[in-house]
Amino acid sequence: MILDRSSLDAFNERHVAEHRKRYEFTRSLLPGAEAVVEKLMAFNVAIPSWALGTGGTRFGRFSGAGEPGTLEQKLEDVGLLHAINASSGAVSLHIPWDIPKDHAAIRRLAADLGIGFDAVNSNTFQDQPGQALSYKFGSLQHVNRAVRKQAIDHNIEVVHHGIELGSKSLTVWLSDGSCFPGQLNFRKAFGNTLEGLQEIYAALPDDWKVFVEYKAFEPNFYSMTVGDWGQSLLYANKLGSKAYTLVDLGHHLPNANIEQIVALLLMEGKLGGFHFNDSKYGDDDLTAGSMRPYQLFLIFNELVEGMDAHGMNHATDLGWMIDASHNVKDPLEDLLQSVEALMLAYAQALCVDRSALEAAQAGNDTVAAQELLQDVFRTDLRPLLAEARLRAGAALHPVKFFREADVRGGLIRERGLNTVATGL
Ligand code: RM4
Ligand code: MN
Ligand code: MN
Repeated sequence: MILDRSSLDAFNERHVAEHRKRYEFTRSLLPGAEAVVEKLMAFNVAIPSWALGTGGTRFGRFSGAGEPGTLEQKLEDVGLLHAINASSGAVSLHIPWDIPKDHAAIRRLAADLGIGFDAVNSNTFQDQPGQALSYKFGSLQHVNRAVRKQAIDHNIEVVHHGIELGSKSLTVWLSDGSCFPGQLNFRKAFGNTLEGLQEIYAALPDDWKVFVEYKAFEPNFYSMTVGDWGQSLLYANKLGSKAYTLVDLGHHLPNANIEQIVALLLMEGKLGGFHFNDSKYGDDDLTAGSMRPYQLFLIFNELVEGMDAHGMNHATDLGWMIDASHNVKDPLEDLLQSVEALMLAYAQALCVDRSALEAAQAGNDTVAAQELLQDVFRTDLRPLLAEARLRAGAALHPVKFFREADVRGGLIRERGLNTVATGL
């Protein structure tokens, strides 16, 4: 389904007068507003192909309707999101959930929709039908070299798919670990995993990156072989300059100070990118910014500060991706909300008065530092986001437009009620 431009233009016409008032007011509060709008226009967040359908929990899955049943339809959904918000210009594929049969055709379709390919993801946390050896006791860490080899070959195959599509990075998330004390020799598990990652690394093109994603627990509950940012950083440092740590916001122990982790990884030049989502308890994969918007702002505050200190390009030098799952929401509405929350946190971080904050820190003025951050956080910057979208030809209010234009209804008419997307 391709978005009907005239309905989008008509929607914006209806809302533009109200928007102008709000934008002018916001601009009067913030001398840097224009620069923020330009930065927002350059900023994009990649959509995970596995989150375009309804997710589930181990207790059940309640199918939505009009879900994308093919890779082509998944790309169309991302194209729709990007047409609506002008900030979702890439997709992150998960192999083998999304194996492209005709790479050139998939590439052409993506180009027609104005989207590119962000990191490709491998999957050695599930057994696939017909697979020779099982990952029940791990993949790269496995005690049996043949299982490790199978996982290595899979990752290399994923890289090859990525090369064909124009992707530039591989994300490796391993579910490897152990469920009970004594099950695993930690040192050997680390060594095997490192060796496997080294073989995968050797197959990476020179202009590629590999992101080593960590996770504190689940599906293993006693130990995870890439369990935290320290372990991920160890692997990344040992692998070399193309290897980085990937931070998934849902992969920490409760109350972890993620913004500090981000600051230190940036300092080390080893932060590769993000899987954004929000959580209340664990890897809940909820809409970004839905539970702890202040934390999200604090993370972006460190990102802007640290990236600027390293002369990095905000839009292109890190992998900005979402990793989410939706049990009760329309997946596309959820993703529109997530992108909006990320853009807002980024805008807020851009508006922090850096020199005033530095002065407060230098003077040990805790109160002033808090006031500075919270003042920005409590200023409504949504008109800046709307302005960026308006200038890019996208919708002033994404979710409202999605509903008014009955995008889901159109997808259901095209695909039917019962299609099921591959993914989580
Ligand atoms: C994991 C992890 C990975 C993602 C899978 C589907 O918890 O977050 O990034 O590939 O879920
Ligand atoms: Mn993830
Ligand atoms: Mn996760």
